Amino acid sequence: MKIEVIELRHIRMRLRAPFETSFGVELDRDCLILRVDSEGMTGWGECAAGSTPGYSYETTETAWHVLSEFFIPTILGRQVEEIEDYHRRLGAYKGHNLARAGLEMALWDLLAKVQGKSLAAILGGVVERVPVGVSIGIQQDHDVLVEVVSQYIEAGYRRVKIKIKPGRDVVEVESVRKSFPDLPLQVDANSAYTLEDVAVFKSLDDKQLLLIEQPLAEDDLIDHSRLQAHLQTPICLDESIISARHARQALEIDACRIVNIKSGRVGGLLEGLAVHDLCYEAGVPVWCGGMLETGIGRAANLALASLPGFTLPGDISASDRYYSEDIAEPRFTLNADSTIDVPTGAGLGVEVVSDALERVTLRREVYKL
Ligand code: NPQ
Ligand code: MG
Repeated sequence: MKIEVIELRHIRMRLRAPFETSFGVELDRDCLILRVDSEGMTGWGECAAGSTPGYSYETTETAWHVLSEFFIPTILGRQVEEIEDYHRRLGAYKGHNLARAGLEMALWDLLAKVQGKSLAAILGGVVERVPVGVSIGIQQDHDVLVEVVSQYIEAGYRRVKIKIKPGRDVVEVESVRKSFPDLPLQVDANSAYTLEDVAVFKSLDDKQLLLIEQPLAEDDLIDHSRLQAHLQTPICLDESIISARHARQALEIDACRIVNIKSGRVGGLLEGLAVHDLCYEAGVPVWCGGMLETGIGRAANLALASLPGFTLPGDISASDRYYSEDIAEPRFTLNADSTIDVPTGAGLGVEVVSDALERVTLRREVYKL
């Protein structure tokens, strides 16, 4: 497949409600959308970098820079027959996993469409629907939090994750636990703590949490291993796992007992598969993380989460959890058993709606030879 045209867009989608984490509050979701054209076929990708370096050091601006100056030129006008070709072309370029993964997603969509197969089928998916949960941001106070949790339970979500940060942790978990004694519940600190906060995690350790996600710094596997030694509750790493190698090393030193897989964070679906395979062999449960994706990235998450090692519910909510209007169709809805159907159409299995995409576009650039 000769890559003829690549289109890059910076889009901004209004969130239905502000989303607060330990790294800040987001009212809008900024991200990049990529379109790759080849021999009459089109592939779509989404780069999860946001407006600020809060979750990761990457932003829409850094991703735009490395994509337009370095990543896009390595494949434009050239043949790409398989995903490995793309990674070989990027050669020695370091880092910028979210940018790398966004372009890779468009190539997966394109190459899967050429084969007439769904992305799930190509990745090795084994189920038609995947269990999902909801991720709830930090709320005004614990009463509001309990109210918001009950609304999502009412909407059909059977697993809840709440965001925590120093000073907004133990009371929050206790309040939710008191109201919902049997709710599958987990917390995500987005790296807001240090080992000096071990007492906080000891207080959370008897709250029947499924897991504690990314309590400490992203570049600190060692202290996660130290913290895990104090706890019964499994630590799950998100930000720290940027490759299959990091996953292997984290497991070797017992820095975590569960892994959150986000294709963006590990530089693409190919590396996400490698993390999955490694954990599957080791008997370590994985689940699919979320980055407030549009319908494009959400479709890719559902395909990935259909692999056999994804035994915990993913942060893959229905489209209406985050957005009133999406840029792709069909919208994803929650089934009564807290699952979402894995798309079956060729490629990602979604159609981008041009008017909707145009309405949210802030900047657009077309690259061709
Ligand atoms: C997490 N996601 O698991 C992430 C964090 C996150 C669903 O909890 C803009 C860019 C907004 C990146 C919000 C969920 C974001 C973002 C949250 C990442 O840690
Ligand atoms: Mg997380």
